[in-house]
Amino acid sequence: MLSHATATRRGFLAAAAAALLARRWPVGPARPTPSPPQLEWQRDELALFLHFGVNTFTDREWGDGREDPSIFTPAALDARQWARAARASGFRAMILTAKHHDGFCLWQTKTTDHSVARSPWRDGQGDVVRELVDACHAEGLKAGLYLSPWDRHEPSYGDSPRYNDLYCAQLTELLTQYGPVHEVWFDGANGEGPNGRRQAYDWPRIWNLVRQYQPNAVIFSDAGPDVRWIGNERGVAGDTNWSTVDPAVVRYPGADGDDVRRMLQEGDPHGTAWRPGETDVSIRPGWFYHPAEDARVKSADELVQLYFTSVGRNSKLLLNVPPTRDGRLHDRDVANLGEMRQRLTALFADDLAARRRMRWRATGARTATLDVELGRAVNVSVADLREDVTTGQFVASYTLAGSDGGSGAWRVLARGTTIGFRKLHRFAPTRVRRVRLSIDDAVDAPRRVQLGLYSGR
Ligand code: FUL
Repeated sequence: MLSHATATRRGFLAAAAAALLARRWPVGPARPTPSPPQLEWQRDELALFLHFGVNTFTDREWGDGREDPSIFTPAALDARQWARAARASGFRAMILTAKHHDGFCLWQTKTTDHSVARSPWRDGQGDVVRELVDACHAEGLKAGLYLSPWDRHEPSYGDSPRYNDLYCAQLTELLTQYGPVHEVWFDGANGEGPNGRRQAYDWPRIWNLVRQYQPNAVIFSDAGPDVRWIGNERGVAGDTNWSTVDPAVVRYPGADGDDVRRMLQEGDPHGTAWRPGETDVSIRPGWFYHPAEDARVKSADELVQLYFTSVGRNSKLLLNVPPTRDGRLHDRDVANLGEMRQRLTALFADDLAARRRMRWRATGARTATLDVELGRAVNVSVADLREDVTTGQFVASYTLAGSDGGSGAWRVLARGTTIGFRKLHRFAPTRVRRVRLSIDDAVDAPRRVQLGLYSGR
């Protein structure tokens, strides 16, 4: 139980903090909120990234565009196997590199002959994009596509208007011939073309095409507009992570600088655009499959950790699992994905706070507490916090404390800044009977936060 003196001091501190906040964050117009596609994108939590193409056969990460299409010979390509593994492990979408920086197109395009049409695979009739969308459909997954703007093969690259026309023609094929595409992924890499020239991409035109043909798709890039890159490829979102950003800071994909990096990682509490962060990372050291990395596949433990540092930090995890030269996901990768799913399922199977008495109370203009009476002493080591982001993101600082109901001492279990769609904490197992979540700071009157508590075993 909180002593009277502590409670009064707390009340005073909360009032003082609220007064300070009122100055820092004047109540303004309504906070930004997610569009229905952005909300659905985040609710999905997990998407599988598939880097596949000529690099798979040359054992490289970045092709130079001079690869002979005849090297593309997946002996047993089975997109259904990708989709089954994805679905069985709790993933809701798959995103394929339809074209990587080498310019080799995995679909039957009319824009270039540097494609699967010139490979012996399926007698030149094959179409990996088609097989991906069919497999997604069969397994109830969403399909997404990556189309590298940087193209090291295409001679028109660097002749900006001409290449923009070609790029838009490629994008149009992908957006109009394969049914619903739920995410379009624009990479920020912008290197030299085969002729040493730099390309000026026409981003407004490119994004408009997506809006025109796939209005329900989310557009990913460093600069959104719907979903932003999280700023690293290690699988770690900012511990502070606002889904709102100041769009003036990251103006185009590939922009760099300290401000840019901070905006990608943390967002901005004052931001005028809802642009949640997506965390992309590979299950292996490289993005493409390399036999030499078979022993370096991330373990189930590491994958669970990635879940905590991405999904558990108000982000979404886009986990890359690259198909092998056979065109299948490697058994080791599939096994580790399955084990990750088992662990997550076990971890979140029994919410000790479910159906327990909870009391949400506003304690100031921008502070509140949530008290949970567990009814019995239990060991907890994982907390799951959620804001109802349909009305925006509010919480800027919080403390989670627990008491075993005996001596009266409260122990801090976790502290944090932002919550957002979902915030996960792991801490040393602690015996508690009561738990209190204090919202110590928020950008406006905080909405009720949901709390789940788990033993962690
Ligand atoms: C980067 C690319 O250069 C890598 O090859 C990979 O596709 C990664 C997801 O994005 O910018």
